[in-house]
Amino acid sequence: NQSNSHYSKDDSAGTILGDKASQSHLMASSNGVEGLHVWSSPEGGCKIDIGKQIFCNRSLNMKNILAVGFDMDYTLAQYKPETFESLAYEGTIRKLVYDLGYPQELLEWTFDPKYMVRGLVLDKKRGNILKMDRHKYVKVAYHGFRELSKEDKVGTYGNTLIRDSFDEPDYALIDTLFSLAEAYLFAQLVDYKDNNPGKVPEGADYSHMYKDVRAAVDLCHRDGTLKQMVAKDPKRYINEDTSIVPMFKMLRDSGRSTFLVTNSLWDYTNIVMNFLCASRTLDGSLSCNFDWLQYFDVVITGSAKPGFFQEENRANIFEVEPESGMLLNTDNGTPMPQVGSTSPEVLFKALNKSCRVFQGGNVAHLHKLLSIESSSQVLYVGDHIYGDILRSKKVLGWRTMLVVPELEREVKLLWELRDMRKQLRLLRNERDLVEDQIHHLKWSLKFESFRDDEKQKMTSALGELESQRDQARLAHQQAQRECHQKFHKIWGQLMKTGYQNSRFAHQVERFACLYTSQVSNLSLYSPDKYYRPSEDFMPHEFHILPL
Ligand code: U5P
Repeated sequence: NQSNSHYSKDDSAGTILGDKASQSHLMASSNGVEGLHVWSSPEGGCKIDIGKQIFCNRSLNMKNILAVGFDMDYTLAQYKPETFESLAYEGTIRKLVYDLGYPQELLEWTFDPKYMVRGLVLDKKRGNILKMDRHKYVKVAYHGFRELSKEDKVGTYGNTLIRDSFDEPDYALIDTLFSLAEAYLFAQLVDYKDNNPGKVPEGADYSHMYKDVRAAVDLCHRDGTLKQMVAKDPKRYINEDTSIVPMFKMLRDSGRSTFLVTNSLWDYTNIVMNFLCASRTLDGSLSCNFDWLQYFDVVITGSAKPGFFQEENRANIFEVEPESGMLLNTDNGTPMPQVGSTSPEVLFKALNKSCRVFQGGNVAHLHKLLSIESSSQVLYVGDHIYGDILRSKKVLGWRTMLVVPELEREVKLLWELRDMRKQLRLLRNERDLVEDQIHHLKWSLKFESFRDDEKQKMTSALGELESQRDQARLAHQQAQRECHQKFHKIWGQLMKTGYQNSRFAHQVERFACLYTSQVSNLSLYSPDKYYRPSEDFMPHEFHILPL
């Protein structure tokens, strides 16, 4: 049970509290969140399970935040990849076969939801899948499911000039969990084309196949293939999360406005939000109503993010009548006076009148509806760096929190593997030390004068050091591979590529003021919390830390 892990909060490395100590100090969090993720420590202060902490890149004082907004899909609603993404995968294959002329045998293919991870980059032209560090140095590269040799990898991606790109249109970023199925299918098609060149549709090179897959996945999201199935049985596709409602209550009790901005349309949004927020009857079945609207001031559906974040985007905004789903014209968000018998009061007879639901529009409409004067008063929580976070922070100046569900496992593994990682660092230091010694010895032999017997001794010492270095290199490489595979057998740690931050981690660092594994972790902290980042260190400071 994750909630019983006993990590302390005040240290980034994570101190484990003894079972007895922590259990005797367990306390329910004051907001009544189910499952105990917060407890007092014997030393005083509050401890939060490290997998549930909110991490801070940039100072954020919640006292200055007047409105908290949420994305829905993969932020509030965590889909189960093994069912939801499998559905997208199967629907996509059917479209490839029946609409785009791919061979029937694709219908036999299966999806491994664990194979692909976020942060990868697809090289559409070459059929490669890449993992890179923050300098865009490609560290892991596969062609389909075949690993590229080091020579091929360096030959193709080693040139630093190429490193400036890795963006659309030649590359595709796997930066949402929605993209895992299409990345997997792309790798399968690359393999298939290589082994069966005559079988893919004529003229379909790797880029063309990627385009087909992307279009087919997108169609599955739009033509009801996915949404009808989710609507029939949300529990099969979405994780239940009983801590979401207490979080909304906490925010609203603290006087904050709350809003939802989602690209999903009203009918689907209503189904998903109702599933997440609805009270359950004793037998566990859902009572279906619009009660969830009480947790929001404004709901914007069909928002067409990221365009929504641009004020100059002139998208029309319609008011949605929740019960019928009918769209009503508005004058920039203000309802138009109605002619005839239908008064505005009747039109806005949603069960909870305090929340208004819209479709479309742009951020200026939203600010007006919420009476927001400065964009720095808004905190937006999303899961998609490009769709939710980058534009809202960079262009608009909203404060941002990124939800990274993978983080919970990653930080727990970091903690469990701390001895192994320490050993790895020692091996790396040892290798570097021997390399430095070799350099100094070679330098002396070349530029200083010694007696012959001294020279002989030094030369044999050099030989010994060189074999020591080879052993150290090998030991380090083996330990590094072992550690890498503990996180993911192919791609390793989400936030690291070798010893450097991964490109994904770099984006998180730049664009998310806060990041955490689940949206409801917000309720483990005071709504007036002052989030502060840890101190920055340059490499030259590490050896002289003031500890
Ligand atoms: N979606 C697409 N195409 C995709 C991936 C996702 O249309 O390739 C849809 C999802 O089905 C969902 C919406 O309705 O985008 C995500 O919206 P948001 O809640 O993350 O804003």
